[in-house]
Amino acid sequence: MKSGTALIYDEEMTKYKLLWVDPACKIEVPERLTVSYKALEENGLAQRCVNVPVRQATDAEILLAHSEEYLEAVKKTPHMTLEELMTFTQQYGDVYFHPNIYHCAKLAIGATLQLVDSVLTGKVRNGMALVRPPGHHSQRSAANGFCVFNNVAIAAHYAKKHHNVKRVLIVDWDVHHGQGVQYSFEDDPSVLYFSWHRYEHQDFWPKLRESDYDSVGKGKGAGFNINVPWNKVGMENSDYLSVFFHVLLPVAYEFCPDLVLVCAGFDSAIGDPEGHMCATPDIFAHLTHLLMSLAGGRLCAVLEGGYNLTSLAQSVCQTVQTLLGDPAPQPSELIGPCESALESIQCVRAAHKPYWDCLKHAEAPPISEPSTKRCKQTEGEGHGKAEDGEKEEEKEEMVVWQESPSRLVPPSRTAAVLPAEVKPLEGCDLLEPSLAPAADILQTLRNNLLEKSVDEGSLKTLYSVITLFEKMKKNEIRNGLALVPHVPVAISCAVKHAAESLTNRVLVVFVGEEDVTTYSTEEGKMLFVQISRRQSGEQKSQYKVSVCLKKSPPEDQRDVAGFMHAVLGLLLPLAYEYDPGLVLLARSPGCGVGEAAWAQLTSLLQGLAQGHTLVLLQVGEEKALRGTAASLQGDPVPSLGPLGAPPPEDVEAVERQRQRLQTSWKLLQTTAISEK
Ligand code: Q9C
Ligand code: ZN
Repeated sequence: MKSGTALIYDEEMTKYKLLWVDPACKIEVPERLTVSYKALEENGLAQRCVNVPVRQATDAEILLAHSEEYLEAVKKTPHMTLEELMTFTQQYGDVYFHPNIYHCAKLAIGATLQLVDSVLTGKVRNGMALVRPPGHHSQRSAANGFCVFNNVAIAAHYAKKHHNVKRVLIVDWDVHHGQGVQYSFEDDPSVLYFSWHRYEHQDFWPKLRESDYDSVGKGKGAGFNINVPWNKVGMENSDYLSVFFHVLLPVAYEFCPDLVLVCAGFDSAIGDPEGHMCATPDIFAHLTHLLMSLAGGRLCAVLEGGYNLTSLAQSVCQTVQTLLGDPAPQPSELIGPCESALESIQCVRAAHKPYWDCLKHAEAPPISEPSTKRCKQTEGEGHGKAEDGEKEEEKEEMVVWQESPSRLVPPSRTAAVLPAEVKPLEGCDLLEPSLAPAADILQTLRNNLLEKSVDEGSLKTLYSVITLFEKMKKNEIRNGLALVPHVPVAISCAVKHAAESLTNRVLVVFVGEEDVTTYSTEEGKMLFVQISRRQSGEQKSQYKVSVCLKKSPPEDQRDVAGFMHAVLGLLLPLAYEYDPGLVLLARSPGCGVGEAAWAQLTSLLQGLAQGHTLVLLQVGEEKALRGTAASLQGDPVPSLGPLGAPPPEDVEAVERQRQRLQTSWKLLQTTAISEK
């Protein structure tokens, strides 16, 4: 089984710096790497990674994305005088050269390729390369924006050439547009490039027309370039997650990459002097987690920007800790996207509607002109906080944020409750059903389940489910799995217990047709989401959501594209905004969800509630046991294969619920209120 996280770093890459005065370049300092690596060591993360050495890139590798003339020119820089270096530098934008930068740039590519090799040969599952200089701005024949060679673009070409990789997804979460990557793959449908970036109606560096949402790729590559321009600063966690739920993830699942490369710049985090965004470092745990379900978990993160050393180090730690498989922290304060973000989301979805089945139903754009032509709005930040009018060049404001609490890793990852005749699951701790249930709890169970005649054995199993619940609450176990005699009864029972034991916010996700008695609990203590094939009556509560997907004969598998459409566009946004303390995931026999789609759902939901997921399967569903357990234990999730169009009935069903709920749950929104 492929496991392990590679970390690739070499101090040699700290050995170049700016040798003259240049305000545009002074933020790109060697300490960016040393503080990041030191933080990884101090948090015990570096020690848990597989240490892979860097190497130098060869000329042939550099030439995968650059011209011979440019390579030959850069080759001369180690021998230049200071004055010659300054002159050489001047032909490019916002970059500097140093006698040792060519050497470091070759190591930065080499580190990236070592990472790609380690992941694609199965030596590790995923990994991160901490490199300088960064790469995503550099172009075929030009250095730019602190970048000399395009590390990630070279890596994508390399993976295709040397590892039989057919489709590569590049996710650029740096706050700047990686125009170099865009240019490299503009007409190439085998590489899907996604970038969000500070844009401000083309006022923000690199101020390119082609960074707007309407640059979708060219020729055969049309649809394979996705730009999300941020037209205001101050974007928060909600804005980033909204873009993932409503733009990137649906398209990425439809694309079905064999490899995910991340241009992992952290200047998109709070406190960064370039980005001026407000997303906190823990958001990178979630962005990473969400991407880890793609491409069988083959994810390579490569450092790009990030200039606030504190924010950078925290963000790097969040990313690496997630790659290692630790549960993500509970996302803080998801209040929904701001109007400006929604406007961008709506525009991107509309621009890509012709190319992606998952966006076929996307709404018309709110405005027909691109961001550039619209009136420039300088009056405030995305979420409406007042700017103090200070000139940013003169005084860098102090930004403070709460450091995310250290991530709790329970001593046991998965505990299972299984009937005696079922073979134990590898890697799962078996919960002994021999414990004598406390009399009062048994009584409660009996009282609640009176109408069903429950035998002693079933009662004991139900009691064990409650024990799993309690163990998750106490952080003794991370997640649990139980095979129960009757799923709807077990859900009722667990919910009842949760309500009585003052458990905070339980998310119940039930895939199945049966009615589940959910005892009226205090509003909001539980969010119940059912995915069924049976039309249910009118729904009124914002805490009870039922989505009815396409009916098909019982033996048929549910349409995977329709199911994922509901998961990504409805369930995940609801779940994240609700922010549960526990997740109860259950399915009943014949629910029609294929094993791969079920594993995806199980895996995606583990980003919530610090990974506290309790899965209930019904006796008779033994064949789903091993896959579910593997997913709970963090094994790579198999990909679903490229998805086709979701059935129109499914799209409609999801849409109905989104319309009903989006005023209460703002992460469901995909459209701006009005033209501004
Ligand atoms: N106010 C990367 O993040 N512009 N490059 C600096 C100073 C250049 C960013 C303007 C920013 C380059 C990899
Ligand atoms: Zn950047």
